[in-house]
Amino acid sequence: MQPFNTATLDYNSEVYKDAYSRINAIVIEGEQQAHDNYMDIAQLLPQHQEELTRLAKMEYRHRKGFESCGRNLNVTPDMEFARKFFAQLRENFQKAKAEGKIATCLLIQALMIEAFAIAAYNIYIPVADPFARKITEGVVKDEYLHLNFGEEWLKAHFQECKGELEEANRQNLPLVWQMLNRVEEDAKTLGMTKEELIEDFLISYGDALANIGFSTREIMKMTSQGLKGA
Ligand code: PL3
Ligand code: FE2
Ligand code: FE2
Repeated sequence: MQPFNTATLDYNSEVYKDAYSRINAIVIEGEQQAHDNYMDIAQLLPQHQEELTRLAKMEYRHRKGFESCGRNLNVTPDMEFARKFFAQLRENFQKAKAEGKIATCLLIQALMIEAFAIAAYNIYIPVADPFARKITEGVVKDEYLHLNFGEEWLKAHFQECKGELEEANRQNLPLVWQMLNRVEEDAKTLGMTKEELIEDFLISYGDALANIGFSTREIMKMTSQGLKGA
């Protein structure tokens, strides 16, 4: 059951717009970083350069789409807030890239961030204003392709990557829960609950881990990492 339905949301109220200035910024920044991350991964995986460049271009279009959602509501995104929101995860990605840890980079971007985006966008669609709903519906379809790219590569290299993936999960999943805590209040103002976000995230992320080759028992262990704090 949802605490709000669209009839109780006032997209033009100051309360809604204030929360939107942060959530919209997070999504814009997230899409920009996704673009940058796929360009970085393309350097690590030159044989997939063409496809990764295509994914990066989609992320750039997503950014433009969400910028228009903010403009449509007359909201100025709080980009400084958004940069801080992603700082730690970005740092971990940069470090992994510098060390040539492809599996860690893919886990952070193609699995975690995409699963987070898929959860957020799917839950946002039914409570979004009509303009943003159309944009978000188009975006979320692409995000499944991005998650799939990560899954396919990691599945093909599962044996040699397994340990690195477990370690990367241990280091980064607690950050996802912290990020969720930081958006909880604003997400609620937009009609989205933390419980549904967690549930949807775990479904996408857990499915991805299963497709890659982890057992149910391993997935249970991995996904509970740091969840107590959420
Ligand atoms: C990857 O393609 C995109 C990465 C974006 C990350 C988004 C995280 C979103 C968390 C905020 C929850 C509210 C979403 C509302 C949607 C407009
Ligand atoms: Fe995207
Ligand atoms: Fe994406």
